[in-house]
Amino acid sequence: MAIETTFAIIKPDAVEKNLAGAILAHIEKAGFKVRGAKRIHLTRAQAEGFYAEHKERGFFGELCAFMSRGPVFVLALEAEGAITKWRETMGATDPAAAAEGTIRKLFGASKGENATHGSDSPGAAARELAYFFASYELL
Ligand code: FUP
Repeated sequence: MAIETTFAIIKPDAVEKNLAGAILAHIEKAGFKVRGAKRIHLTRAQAEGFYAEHKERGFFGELCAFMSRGPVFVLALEAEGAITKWRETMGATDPAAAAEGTIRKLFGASKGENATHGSDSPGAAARELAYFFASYELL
């Protein structure tokens, strides 16, 4: 499998609960190399741009309000097959349906407030990494 870099967010719910360190420890233990990391507070407009593909969905307004309500950590994670590996490490969107030991099962509260985000394809990873990181920030 090829070495890939995927994009992740530790979402406001997890940062508010002081879970960012525990989630980063989980990420490193799972074998990812953190190539980029920063703590930022998304504006509403940044959240809307990031989730533009969901703009027709009923939960779009709530999702963008949530994602801009407090600081997040944006991360660039490298591993063999990082895109699929990170989706598996996070678990299903709804923490109640996520497998035991996954981040969303351990740390997520609900389908909306589910602790982390991960790119779902190579195209999404490239777009999402470029949305938040300049190339010089990925070491
Ligand atoms: P995922 O790829 O697992 O993050 O899930 P989706 O792309 O389907 O959804 C993106 C985000 O929208 C989720 F992280 C949480 C939010 N969402 C809701 O708030 N309600 C829903 O019914 C589905 C998704």
